Amino acid sequence: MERYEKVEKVGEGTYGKVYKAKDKNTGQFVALKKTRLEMDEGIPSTALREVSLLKTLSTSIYIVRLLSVEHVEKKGKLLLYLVFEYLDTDLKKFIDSGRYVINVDPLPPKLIQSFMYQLCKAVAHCHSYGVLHRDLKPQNLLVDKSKGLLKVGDLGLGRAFTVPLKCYTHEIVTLWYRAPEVLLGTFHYSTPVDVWSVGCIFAEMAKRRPLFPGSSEVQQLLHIFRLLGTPNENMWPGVTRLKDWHIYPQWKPQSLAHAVPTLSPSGVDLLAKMLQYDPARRISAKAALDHPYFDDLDKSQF
Ligand code: PVB
Repeated sequence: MERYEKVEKVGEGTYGKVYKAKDKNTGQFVALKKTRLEMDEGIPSTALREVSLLKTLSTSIYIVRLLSVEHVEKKGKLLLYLVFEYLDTDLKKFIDSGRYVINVDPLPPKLIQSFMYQLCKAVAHCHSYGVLHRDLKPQNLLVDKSKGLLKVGDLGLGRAFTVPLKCYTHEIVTLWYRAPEVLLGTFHYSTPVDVWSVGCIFAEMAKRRPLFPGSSEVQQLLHIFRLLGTPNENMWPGVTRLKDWHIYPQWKPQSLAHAVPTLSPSGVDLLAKMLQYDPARRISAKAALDHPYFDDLDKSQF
């Protein structure tokens, strides 16, 4: 770790502190993620497996590149440092920036389209390796402002270390991007959970505010139901047999175009397909790349 010179603390992620540092050998900036693992003896083999998977996946330009993994013993405690390429902001900060008291201006539509394409590429890449992200949100999407690049960070750690209810800093983990099947306690969930999150992020870029800002699991479901209608067996076969299903108020589906008025009709169509209740009918990340919404995107840049 002597190779790296800490510059400043970037912030606190779900799994630990992130520092901006300079690699003395190359002069490049890197991001050091210090992971405090809750355990007594060494690093669990599942975590190591996940880190090696991360190394494989981060060969994609849409995934933040993991440069190396260093374990350091400090005062008898084993610390894990993940060394990543450094990006200059996250999507949350990017969406919030240039917004004064109230600024409902969407991000430029071409930028939303480009970010969505890169995000779908990243998620499709993970899914093709059988990896779920499970915690996609603007805060763990990193942005290279000068190049207009968006990359997924924090990949797969959700599975290696299990998603905590709270970060180690006691900040509450956000529910805003959580798929309804997860909120309803489904036992087997899969890749559609990430596509739901992508849909929520899509709407948030256009609205510059979260689509479903729930403050508890029940409130989160009610936000979803109020916009998309209370699900039933026709919309989503099997929904009433899920573990946490209850009787809810009956809402009718509202217009998505009205909820996200700055999106183009093809954007609204793609969003609707990402926010399908039935996970089996939700569009896949790979299919989303072929949606007409991306027809007029200059893909040569990717
Ligand atoms: N932020 C890997 N990584 C990063 N993780 C976070 C990064 C980063 N780069 C590589 N970069 C920045 C730099 C500056 C700012 C922000 Cl938000 C992110 C700024 O202040 O505008 N993680 C942060 C959390 C620590 C808050 C964002 O998720 C380690 C993936």
